[in-house]
Amino acid sequence: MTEAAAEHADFYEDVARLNAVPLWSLAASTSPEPRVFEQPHVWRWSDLYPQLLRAAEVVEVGTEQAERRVLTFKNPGLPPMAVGATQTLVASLQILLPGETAPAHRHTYNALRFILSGSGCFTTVEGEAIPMNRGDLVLTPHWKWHDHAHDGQNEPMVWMDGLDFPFVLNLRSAFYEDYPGKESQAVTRRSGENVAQFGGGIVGQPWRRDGALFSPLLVYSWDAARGALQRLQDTTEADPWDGYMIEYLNTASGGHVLATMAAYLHLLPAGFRSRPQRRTPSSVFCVVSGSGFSVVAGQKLEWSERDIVALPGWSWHEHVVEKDTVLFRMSDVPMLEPFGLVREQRAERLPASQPEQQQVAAGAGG
Ligand code: 1HN
Repeated sequence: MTEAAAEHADFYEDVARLNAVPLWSLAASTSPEPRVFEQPHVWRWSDLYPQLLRAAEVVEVGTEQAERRVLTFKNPGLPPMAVGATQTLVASLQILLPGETAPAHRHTYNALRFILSGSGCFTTVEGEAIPMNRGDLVLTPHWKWHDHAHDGQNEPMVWMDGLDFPFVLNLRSAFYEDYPGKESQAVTRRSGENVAQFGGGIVGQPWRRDGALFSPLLVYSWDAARGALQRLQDTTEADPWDGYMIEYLNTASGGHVLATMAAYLHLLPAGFRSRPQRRTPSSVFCVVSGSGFSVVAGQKLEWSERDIVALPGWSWHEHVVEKDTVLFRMSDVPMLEPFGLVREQRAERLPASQPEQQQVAAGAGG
């Protein structure tokens, strides 16, 4: 080693020992575009449902074994200790059997549930037992007590949980509390009160509005959301990138449903092939009905009913379907918007700078 090289190595070692980093050695500091380590990924229902049934044999829910019987996803691009379908969003599958209760707790991370199968479950939020039916979206916002119970007879009930847990963990703001003394919170409101007061674009008791952080409406029915999509399809043309798309809205502010997460429903009509796009927010979608494939960052991902797909931020993606297909999608866009960090590119065709994606998309037919 020359004297200069030795001095160079010595300098880097000394600086590292002082817990400092020469900025010029950090590629991230001058990267012209976001560097995204998360990978496009599909979690398949056919793989995971059998494991949920096994989990039901392995652990009893509501005991010290398991507060919730949840399989939560880990993006293969994330570092060893991390969880999340993307770097900000948790997606999980939760199963509850007839007669079971998942006890009441609250946390500073927001949650949403999209119901996938079964019937007979209720989530109690704010003292109201909200029935969970297939295709419904149920919110349990920041710091609200919530517990789940299955009063039905036969089938297990399964839903997707979406949470901003990784984001809140990284902000060192994750607080959690068990409901004092009892398994379930007291039911103090009649069923349907929340929808009566905050649903359907009306506000029954304006003074009870909670402000802008989350929607006062806690449940969005499948029939309402699907009906809205249908009316769009009956009267308008599909957007070439997003198909027919609706956003579930905060009924008080008109903004996103939660401070950190937005929720959408897409209908991709039979034969649809989307144009390519990419956006800085990351999202996760769940296939409600239909099947197809996406090409994301040069990878082809095939999916069908109840599969869950991670779309990392700033990754070119396009979707192809044969028959009418409905996707529920959650996004971390509210985490980026306040800081002016949302960027979106929508292209007629893939830029020549994306040869891998071009190749896969061309070979993918459709
Ligand atoms: C959680 O509290 C629930 O309350 C579900 O049902 C999934 C995933 C990660 C962290 C907390 C629930 C969760 C979770």
